Amino acid sequence: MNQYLDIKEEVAQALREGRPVVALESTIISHGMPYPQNVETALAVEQAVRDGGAVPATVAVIGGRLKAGLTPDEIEYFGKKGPQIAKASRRDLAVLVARGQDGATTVTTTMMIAYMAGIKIFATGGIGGVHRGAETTMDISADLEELAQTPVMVVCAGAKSILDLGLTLEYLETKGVPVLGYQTNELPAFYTRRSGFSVDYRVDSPRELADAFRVQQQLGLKGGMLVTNPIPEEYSMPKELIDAAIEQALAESRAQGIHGKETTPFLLARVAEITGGDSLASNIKLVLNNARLAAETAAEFCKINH
Ligand code: PSU
Ligand code: MN
Repeated sequence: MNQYLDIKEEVAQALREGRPVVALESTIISHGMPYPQNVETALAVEQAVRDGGAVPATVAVIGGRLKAGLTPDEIEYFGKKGPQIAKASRRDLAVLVARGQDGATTVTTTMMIAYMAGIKIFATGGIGGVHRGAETTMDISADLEELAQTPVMVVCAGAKSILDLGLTLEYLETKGVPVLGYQTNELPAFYTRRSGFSVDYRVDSPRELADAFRVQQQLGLKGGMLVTNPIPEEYSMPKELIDAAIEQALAESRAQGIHGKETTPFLLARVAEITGGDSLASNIKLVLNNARLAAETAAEFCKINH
């Protein structure tokens, strides 16, 4: 096992016994939501994973150790410290570990650490992607490269239109990452169920998701699989309202010269402020919804691999 990795005992035991485990990320806690909703959500998401029949493993870097599974106190610490904790993508991992520092893991580093720990399925809210204007800024999230090379299934609610959804899909196609729609043919757009873009395949049950992922592994294909799960209708936001908030946030980020790793957290926070917290409420609901689907899929995956 990796000498820098600590797997929480409950998680290690489940993995040994072939029981389902779902990885969760910590950038959503420290950089994706304000305190205290971030902590409440992270704990509720862990509970949703348990309700779905799996063991949650929230992933983070603490004092230079890669953690697969956090205690409630550690989750509280990540929530309280918020953006003071470094946002850790692939390029940050070695230096943070060498220095014995903390890091909030993005989709990228959560996939990496989940894979090291032997966890196959990971639930989150939204992934990073190709940013609008990337043809000049070259701002493309490392999440897309990680999906291309690390065999972990990521369950998300699609991508939000702070990104260029069309270019994000093109990039994933080039990299050979399957984009599956859960009970939909259309890529969900995070706060809304529809984007106007098609997914590669519609998949209708956790069993079908588990089967597709199992075969991908049996074929020896490297890389992950992206499952896009639409936000439940009752929590989705009016399209015009969210589009206007996103346009305003994008204009402000351009005017203020926000760039690099700050872009996504800046846009998320501004969208939440502009919508008066409505987008945060939707965000919380969709993460819970993804956690349940990931847990059910992890359970199916364990059944067919027994
Ligand atoms: N999208 C969200 N919420 C988030 C993120 C993205 O709706 O919290 C976070 C995830 O951790 C994701 C990261 O991996 O932002 C992408 O950051 P960047 O665009 O800098 O790669
Ligand atoms: Mn970026």
